[in-house]
Amino acid sequence: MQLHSSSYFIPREGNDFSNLFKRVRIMPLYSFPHIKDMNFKILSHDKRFFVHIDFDAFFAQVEQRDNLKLRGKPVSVGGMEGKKGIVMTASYEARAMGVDTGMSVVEAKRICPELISVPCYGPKYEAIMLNLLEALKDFVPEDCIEQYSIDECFADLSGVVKNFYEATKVANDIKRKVRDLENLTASIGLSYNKTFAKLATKLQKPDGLSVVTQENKDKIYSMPANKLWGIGRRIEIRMCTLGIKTIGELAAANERLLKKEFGINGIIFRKLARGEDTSEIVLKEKKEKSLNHYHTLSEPIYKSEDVLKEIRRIGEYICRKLRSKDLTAGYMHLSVRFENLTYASHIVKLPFFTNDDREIFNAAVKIYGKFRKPCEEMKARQFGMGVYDLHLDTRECNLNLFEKKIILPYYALDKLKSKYGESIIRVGIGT
Ligand code: DCP
Ligand code: CA
Ligand code: CA
Repeated sequence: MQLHSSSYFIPREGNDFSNLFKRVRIMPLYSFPHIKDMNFKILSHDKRFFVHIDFDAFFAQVEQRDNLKLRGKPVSVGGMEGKKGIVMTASYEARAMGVDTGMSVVEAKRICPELISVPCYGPKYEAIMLNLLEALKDFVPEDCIEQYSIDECFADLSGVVKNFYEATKVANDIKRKVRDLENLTASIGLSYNKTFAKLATKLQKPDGLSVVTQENKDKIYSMPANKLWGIGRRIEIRMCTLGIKTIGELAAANERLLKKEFGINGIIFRKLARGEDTSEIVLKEKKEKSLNHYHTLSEPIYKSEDVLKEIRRIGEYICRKLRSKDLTAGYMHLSVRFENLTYASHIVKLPFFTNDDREIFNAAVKIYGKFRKPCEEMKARQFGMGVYDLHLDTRECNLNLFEKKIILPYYALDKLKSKYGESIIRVGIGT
């Protein structure tokens, strides 16, 4: 089994890793089951067994594990001592004092003065999840495992167990494995569909194992409807106006009414609430190690403005590619090939993990500054760029909590570009 190093230090500001505090994922990797995820061949949920695994107080538990001084204490992760920040999560000791995710650290300290606030360290948490995904391969084949978020995953046990008795045994074994492997606790939900497995996890936390079968699914019915995938604040409010507050009420609601109000999603919400989720394990694309793009010009160039334009174009292409795979890069490489087939090339560490056009362009310009320059007698024929040390992009949601810097809505811009073409919009990055 390939183990990923998930150890084990608290980064201090100013060291190489301080810029990684922002690398935290809060959004699921996949959105809620859509009509395309439903498997209409499955008419019955008999003999379907899914486990959902979710680490308890994840970042806080990891930091407590790695620092004896934090054990048994109220700890929050996400803000630096004496600095502004948001509580990303809190240890159960801190939760007992009222500290909650999303609170400012200042506010959290006010209600819990003994709170210890520590920075988060994304790659460490990512490695732990990768180890769990690897360990799950001892229980089910790889294509039966789905990472859902930084601390959650699913495993489809349907091929390896015959009934809930056997599935519960496997779920317990997985729990033990998590503890042995990482010395962490996770809560597990086991059910005959993914939605109920995910909801079951919430029934008993921390360190819980909850089983929801067709016979006892009413355990889920008293949960608020907004606990279901896809039901955010706005939909929740609209549901309330229809008199739907709980999952049970949603399950019993009139299908046509839901369709009228929410379209096809209304039908899906109702199906999910009734335990009629037939979605399967969603497989993530294999993680890329690097991305490269080379462009040979039909007309060689030498003027600085043309070169910068070309560098910018390739940089934008690479960034778009990174974003399409939800990745950020830690290193970048730039190369120029001259007419006489000689090369100039150099690699730099980026100031932080990024897929931001501006950062990549700035780094490329810096590299280019070190190169001998093309001239009229020796023009440049090919430009190449590569990015390495790729990690999941976790900044979309949280970076702006930590940085004053303006995050451009690149993902939205990419969508526009893929719909209307490259030239529909450009970000001004100073050329
Ligand atoms: N997280 C974040 N910002 C949020 C919510 C969560 O950065 N708004 C991070 C910190 C969490 C991790 O994601 O540790 C997992 O989120 P969960 O919602 O699963 O919360 P926890 O694992 O912290 O607690 P629980 O025991 O309730 O699952
Ligand atoms: Ca969790
Ligand atoms: Ca979670």
